[in-house]
Amino acid sequence: MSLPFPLAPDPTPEAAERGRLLFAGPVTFVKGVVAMSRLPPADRPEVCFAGRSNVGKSSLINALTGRKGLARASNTPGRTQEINIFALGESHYLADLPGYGFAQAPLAKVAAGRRC
Ligand SMILES: Nc1nc2c(ncn2[C@@H]2O[C@H](COP(=O)(O)OP(=O)(O)OP(=O)(O)O)[C@@H](O)[C@H]2O)c(=O)[nH]1
Ligand SMILES: [Mg+2]
Repeated sequence: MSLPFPLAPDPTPEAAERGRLLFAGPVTFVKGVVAMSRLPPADRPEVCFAGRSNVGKSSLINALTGRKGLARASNTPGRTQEINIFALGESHYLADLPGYGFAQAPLAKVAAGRRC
């Protein structure tokens, strides 16, 4: 079966190595925020993980960075309740977003997330 969109070309070996090094270096939790005004300054590229509740956004961040418990994952939908910011060295941010759809969480928390 052919795909309805073109696949990206394979990266050059140099680009693949730069990508590997990016995720192999230090990764730190910066903070969790519930208001846009609390986001860190937009001074570097940021990759944001968005999607429905419980699809595996936090697990994917852990898999990409090779850190088991960096982003908290759970089989309860609505586990991530803030915008959690992680720093890849000093060059990039990763943002783990609360999922949309059903959340098994207190209403006040859900409402705080909607205000972001
Ligand atoms: N089968 C399977 N399960 C996965 C995969 N990735 C994550 N899970 C499971 O899916 C559940 C939800 O994972 P999370 O990473 O917490 O999902 P999330 O999208 O961050 O969820 P919210 O923070 O609630 O929006 C957990 O029980 C994970 O173990 C995957 O690739 N395959
Ligand atoms: Mg999550």
